[in-house]
Amino acid sequence: MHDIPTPAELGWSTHWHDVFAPHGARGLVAGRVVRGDRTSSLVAVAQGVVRAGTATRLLKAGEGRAMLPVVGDWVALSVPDGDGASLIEAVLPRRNAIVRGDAAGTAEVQALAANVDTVFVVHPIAAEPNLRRLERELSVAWGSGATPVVVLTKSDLSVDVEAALEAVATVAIGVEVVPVNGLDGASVAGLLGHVAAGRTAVLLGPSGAGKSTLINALLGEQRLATGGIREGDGRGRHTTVARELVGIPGHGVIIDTPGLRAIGLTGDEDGIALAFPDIEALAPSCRFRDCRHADEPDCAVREAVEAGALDPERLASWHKLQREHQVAAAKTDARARAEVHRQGRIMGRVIKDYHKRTGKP
Ligand SMILES: Nc1nc2c(ncn2[C@@H]2O[C@H](COP(=O)(O)OP(=O)(O)OP(=O)(O)O)[C@@H](O)[C@H]2O)c(=O)[nH]1
Ligand SMILES: [Mg+2]
Ligand SMILES: [Zn+2]
Repeated sequence: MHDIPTPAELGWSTHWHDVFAPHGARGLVAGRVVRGDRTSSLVAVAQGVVRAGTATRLLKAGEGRAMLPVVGDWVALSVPDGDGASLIEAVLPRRNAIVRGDAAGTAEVQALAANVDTVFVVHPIAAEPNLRRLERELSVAWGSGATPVVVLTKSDLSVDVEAALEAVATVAIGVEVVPVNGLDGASVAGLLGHVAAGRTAVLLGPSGAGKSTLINALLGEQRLATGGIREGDGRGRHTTVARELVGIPGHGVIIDTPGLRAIGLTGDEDGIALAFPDIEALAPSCRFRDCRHADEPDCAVREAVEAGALDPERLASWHKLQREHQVAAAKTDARARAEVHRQGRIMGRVIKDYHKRTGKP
């Protein structure tokens, strides 16, 4: 087993101390989820790491999986004296979370990681950079309230790092872009500035991009499994299967994630505006204040495309993400309305019941 990071190294602070206090008064124990799957979590507490289930009450209340404990969450645990299982009784209110919607457009949302300061969006530069995917990931990252940083791996395999940097710079506006050789500790050390002690970073990006390799280089040891690349299409083999939080000695913590095929937008937060500051900057010059940059007259954004100042694919990408965001927002609203309706029905039953019992009208 590895050294257990101390609560301070895990990011424990006066904020969490205060939020946890009422749970502590009930005899619960504070911890941070360092690994989780559907049935149980590994939680780091002051004495070590314990496996814990989730209290049934939380599972029931967790309607929509976004509320259930995920890696990065601070939680309140009941730890029995005897043999029984530890249980997560409460998830402390998150400062933020990386939430993904379903790209297929259902209202299902899933938190990938909680209480995150930095999102490393990791892509290989060996292949042509996938700018549309980057725009999507940057929108999700900004939407979480964390700060994105683009990490371009495999600089050692790339013949033209400058060209890749230039291409990525057109979509990563106002975002730091760092090329690295993930196999070389010295090359990745510069990333530690984004993972100061007490801070949390998460790695997002396609399978095979080199996310786990990067963490191993930062640790200076082969702790996480890394995988080969499929011949033919150059994709990864989905080597990492669970999200896992790793402490970097003397620094903060990094969450490794399995490469996702697609990351959908949710309706909750609008990170699109932050990911597309070029379009945002043009919008005030459109004739209509609520211009959708579609078929309105005097649209400054479409004029920029016609003048060659804005890539038409970038505008198309913006439209696609906007639509996805709006569909998800409408579904979230529908679910919220259904919930109010359900509570109304329950309340009605309770009142009727009360009247029956008391004999009052
Ligand atoms: N040459 C070179 N190879 C790298 C670099 N980064 C990663 N690799 C290799 O790329 C392969 C995939 O790396 P992983 O770290 O497993 O990729 P991952 O992003 O964690 O992939 P998943 O866990 O499947 O999501 C491994 O064979 C690594 O050795 C790099 O900067 N240079
Ligand atoms: Mg991995
Ligand atoms: Zn417009």
